[in-house]
Amino acid sequence: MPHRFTPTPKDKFTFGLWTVGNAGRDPFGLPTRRGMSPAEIVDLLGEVGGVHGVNFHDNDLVPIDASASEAETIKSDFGKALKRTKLKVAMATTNLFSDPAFRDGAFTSNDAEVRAYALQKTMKAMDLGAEFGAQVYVFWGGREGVETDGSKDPIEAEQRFRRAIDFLCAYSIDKNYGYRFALEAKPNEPRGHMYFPTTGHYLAFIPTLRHPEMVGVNPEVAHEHMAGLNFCHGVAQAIGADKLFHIDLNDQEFGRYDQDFRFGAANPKGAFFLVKLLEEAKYQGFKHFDAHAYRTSDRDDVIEFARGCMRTYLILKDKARQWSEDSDIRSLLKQINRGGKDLDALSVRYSKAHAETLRAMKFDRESLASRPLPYEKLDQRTMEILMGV
Ligand code: GLT
Ligand code: MN
Ligand code: MN
Repeated sequence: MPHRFTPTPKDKFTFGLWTVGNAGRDPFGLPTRRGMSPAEIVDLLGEVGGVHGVNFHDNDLVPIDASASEAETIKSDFGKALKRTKLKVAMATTNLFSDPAFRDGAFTSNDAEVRAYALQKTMKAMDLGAEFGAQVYVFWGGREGVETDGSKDPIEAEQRFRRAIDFLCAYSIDKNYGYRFALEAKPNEPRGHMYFPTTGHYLAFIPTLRHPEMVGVNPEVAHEHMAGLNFCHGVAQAIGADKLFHIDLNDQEFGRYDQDFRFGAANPKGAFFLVKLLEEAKYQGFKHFDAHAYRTSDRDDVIEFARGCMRTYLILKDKARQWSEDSDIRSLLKQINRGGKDLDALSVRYSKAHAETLRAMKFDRESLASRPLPYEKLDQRTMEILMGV
């Protein structure tokens, strides 16, 4: 039996080619690591051990200017590496942000020809993902936004984005790909302002689509933190709406640039409540570590980075179990949650009689306000469990 903090493919942990393959380039500095071919990245993940699968953008796998024969060679090498390592392809997506053609957006571009090219590129990328068995298709609108609002009508931009997703849902149905689309929000970077800045914005957008049942969200820890939000709450809302189709796990300090740190590296307490939420909700989807190693890391340290992401998740999963079994926590929860079956029955559904009963009830405000809520004690015990005391 594997050690409880040793991942297995059943944990459904995945990494993007662009995550462990990240060469350490930043806006101010050149790469610090050698670029790897897709097959080399898959082999590295094989060496990491316990990884379920790998994800890619079309151009992580096949460069945008590759010839047909180059594409065939790359795909065949990649396929062989997948066989060797028994890794699956879980998710695919389109790079609609690197090429200068997309400097002012893809689906929301002001140029009809750019919008058409973006659709064509996505259809071909969907074909590529399907060829390798990807089940989830992610949309991250890296360039869908503005620096100056004079440049685009935001209502028209949303409409263009909606038309594109409607078109591509129909394409997936037509080709029988069975994709589940997952929309990924981010408030800014690389654009000054990006459309659909938070997961909540996407949750409101999805019901306006032609095929809302095919479309969910792909929340990313770092992106919601950039917006100053409580990630756990956004994810809970997605779970409640049955829309958590995929998740990007990493970490991020508030108020900073897009850091994409190792999962749990910046805010372990937030990570704990997230893992607790995912485990208690029995989330069955892929858990993708959309992060990269520090720019200072070499190949060995990149492997440590990948192992660290998964190990932290599994440690926090164990902490969540400890938390729920802890006798102090249990008695505190009992004290905090005051049930009242007949009271709940009154408010669960409206009826004239229920309304009358509620209107006639007498509430003792002083006694309501004086009941103990020992949240300090609860939080301290939580921290001690986390700190291993
Ligand atoms: C890019 C971005 C990620 C997205 C990827 C999908 S690309 O690295 O920062 O958060 O998930 O396009
Ligand atoms: Mn990110
Ligand atoms: Mn992401």
